[in-house]
Amino acid sequence: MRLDVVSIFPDYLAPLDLSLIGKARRDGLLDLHVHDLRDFTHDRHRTVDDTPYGGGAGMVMKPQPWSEALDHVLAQGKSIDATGRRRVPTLIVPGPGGEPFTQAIARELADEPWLAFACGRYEGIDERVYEWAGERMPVRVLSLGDYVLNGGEVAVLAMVEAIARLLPGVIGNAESLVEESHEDGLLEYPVYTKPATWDGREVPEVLLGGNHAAIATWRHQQRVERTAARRPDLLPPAAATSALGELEERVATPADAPDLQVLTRACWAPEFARYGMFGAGEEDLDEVRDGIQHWDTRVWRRDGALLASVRVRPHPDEDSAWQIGRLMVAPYLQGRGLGRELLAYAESLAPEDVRTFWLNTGAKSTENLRMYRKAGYRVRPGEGAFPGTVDLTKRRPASPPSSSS
Ligand code: JD8
Repeated sequence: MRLDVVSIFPDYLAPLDLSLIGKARRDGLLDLHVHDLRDFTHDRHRTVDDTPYGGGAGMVMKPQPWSEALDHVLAQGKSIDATGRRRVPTLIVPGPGGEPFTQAIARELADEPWLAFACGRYEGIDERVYEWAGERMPVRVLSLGDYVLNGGEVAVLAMVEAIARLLPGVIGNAESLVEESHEDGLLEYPVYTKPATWDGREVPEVLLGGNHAAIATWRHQQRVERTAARRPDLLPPAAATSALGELEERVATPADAPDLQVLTRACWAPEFARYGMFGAGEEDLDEVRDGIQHWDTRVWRRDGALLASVRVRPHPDEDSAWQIGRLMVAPYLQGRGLGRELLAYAESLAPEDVRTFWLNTGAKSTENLRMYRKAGYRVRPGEGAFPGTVDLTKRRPASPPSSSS
């Protein structure tokens, strides 16, 4: 792969002489050329910037030096492509407003034979350069992330490393590319090395046992848990439903009371920590059993572990109303949309005559309130059924007329 980088700080790209990328260049796997934009100026001060039209702070990069620099890069294209046209690079212009750079884009660009990178500085490059370049080669404006850098060089360093390491032969053991974060939508699992005990801290037993199937299962579970905890946005919504669908659902019996008490206390702990209200978390086993008696309580388990629950019943004090309560998801599974799934499921259990759904939650339970509002619920004025809580209601959407009618 050929790479051309244009910058007013060519030394900024020196780190690409180091480590695996440096070795890949020496091994001829990567043909990297760095160009100084000032070499394409013609005045004594080698000027590349000027004041912005329309006023405002900072300076803007002049178009002429860029067109000459990119023309120089284009002129390096010796080979002719299948259509008889001179081969041109794909031009990557880093910018905070660009399309987010991702592992998927890195994989895409790793298949390209020739990439060029234009490193902007100051307030950016004159917009007409993007048009000019687009008339001569494919142009992609990519952003490294939602924060502001002073120029494009750091972004190019990261993008070149992310792309080049995917080229055959650059990473010694291509195997290690497979289970990396962002490769398959899951974050990486935790890693350990000798000694087995360090600072009184142990390596997880499963990793010492040599049972590769168990190690693989543990590692996958760690990846799911970490992704759910740190990057739930990476988990496709489908995963949420399928996650619920993966679990074994049952109507709760008194035998479920101990596990339900544990799950309840785990879910109410943040409420207690946040504003001292333990609510349902205070229930003793008899009260939990009583709840199972008087509500249609559903539980979801995987490998026997209770991971989610919700309970429903006709509202004892409101006509044609369906009361939904104790919507709970194991803390490590929260943030994956399971709560939304449980709520929709609880609503679907309501008999035909139900017109309104009722919920109750802590008046300061911001996340719960956000989810319920997103699901169409509205907070009722005044205090809710219990001190420090609010009641929320939602009109049951008119069910579409069944095809037979
Ligand atoms: C290129 C000039 C600085 C940006 C005024 C600060 C990428 N994720 C990213 N954050 N920032 C950049 C980036 C910043 C750049 C240039 C990339 C060229 N600047 C400008 C606009 C506000 N100054 C980036 N990729």
